[in-house]
Amino acid sequence: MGPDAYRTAGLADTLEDLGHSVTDHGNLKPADVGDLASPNPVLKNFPAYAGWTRTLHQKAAQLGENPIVPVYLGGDHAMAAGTVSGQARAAARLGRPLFVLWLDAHSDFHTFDTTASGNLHGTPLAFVCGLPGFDALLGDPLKHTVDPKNVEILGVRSIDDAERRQLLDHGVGVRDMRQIDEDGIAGLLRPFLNRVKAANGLLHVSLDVDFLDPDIAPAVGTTVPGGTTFREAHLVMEMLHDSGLVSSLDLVELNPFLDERGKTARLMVELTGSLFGRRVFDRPTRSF
Ligand code: HAR
Ligand code: MN
Ligand code: MN
Ligand code: MN
Repeated sequence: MGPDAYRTAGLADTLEDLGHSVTDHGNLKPADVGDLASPNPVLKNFPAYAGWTRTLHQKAAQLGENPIVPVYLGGDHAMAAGTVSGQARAAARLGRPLFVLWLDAHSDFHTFDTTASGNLHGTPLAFVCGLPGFDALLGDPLKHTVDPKNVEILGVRSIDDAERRQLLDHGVGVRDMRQIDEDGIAGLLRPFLNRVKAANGLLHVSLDVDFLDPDIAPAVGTTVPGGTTFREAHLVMEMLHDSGLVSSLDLVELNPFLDERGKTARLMVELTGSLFGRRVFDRPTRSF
């Protein structure tokens, strides 16, 4: 339902009004993985995770080599296992490092061994960073991983103990809500964008609805209070646009059943508009 909610909220028109040409690739189908055995009985819907990851990995690996900006509409954040790993494969073929900006209340850095809930949306970032135990997902070990030091998690306010250890061990950049409160979101984002630019990197942005405060974005199953404000979120998108660095985007975790008259879907579309160049008034572009 997520992708259709974005279509209804006018995502394509919003981008076309900004001068972009848009191709809707329609809804994809998960690959058939038969009765693939689950690596851990606690995992929920493991075969579906593997099927979607395989489909999305191939699709993103193809799209990522073209001079376009794919926007992947979800759907559960588990889908980022496929989109980000595919973009990483494409980036490797282009000879450029892939950086990931993970905008989320959660760090999604569990392995199949450390997740207690078995909710697979808690695992995709660990998979794409090459943590162990994920081989059954693609059927082969992941060849092109994302360097965890090239990942920045912004807006986080819920991290499990096992995730915290793994994030520290692997040197992932973690900017929590307290840091945003103290330093301002622009001041946190700017050094990361400078790093991407200096490395001639590509940048994948994974935007989880719960990055936003639940008051402005209620349509998500895992709300956490104390999220980013309307302006903080738009400012991130505006800076991303000015940077010219974004090469792919996920919009994930929208559950239209939980929405209030489509307001979350509309906000996500407006944020995407800001990322693709919408501005209130022209001004000399400030270097980020
Ligand atoms: N860390 C918790 C778990 O693994 C919650 C994960 C929730 N993740 C998302 N996506 N909703 O960010 O169960
Ligand atoms: Mn989910
Ligand atoms: Mn998430
Ligand atoms: Mn989340």
